[in-house]
Amino acid sequence: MSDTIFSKIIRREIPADIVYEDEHLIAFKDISPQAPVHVLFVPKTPIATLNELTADHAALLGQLFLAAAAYAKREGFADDGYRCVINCNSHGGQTVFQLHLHLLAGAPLRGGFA
Ligand code: D5M
Repeated sequence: MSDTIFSKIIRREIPADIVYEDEHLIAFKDISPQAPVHVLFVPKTPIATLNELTADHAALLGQLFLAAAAYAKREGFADDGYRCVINCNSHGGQTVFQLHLHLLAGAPLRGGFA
């Protein structure tokens, strides 16, 4: 996988508003928020898209969702609710080709797919 803007954030080569980090993943605020809360959870293992996932990544994916849910509880919006989205390739709207989970919250979110 070629280097991405998210790898540069992980290596602290460019700034980001980091809200969580552990040995497996990093989470930071989206630069172009689509909701009052918009945080990206990014595995440190570089995986370009969902299509590159293998069974070896199963634990990592679990850690990604667990970290997002823990953040929602910690920040106090878990009960009101939130949305987790992973975009894949062009029809999915993916623009950064390093797997990441969008966590959106802080207001009622519109339904639908677009
Ligand atoms: O989502 C890629 C997301 O990454 C998009 O919502 C903007 C965000 N982004 C891009 N550059 C940055 C930096 N430098 N900091 C924080 N957030 C950023 P996708 O699912 O690929 O469309």
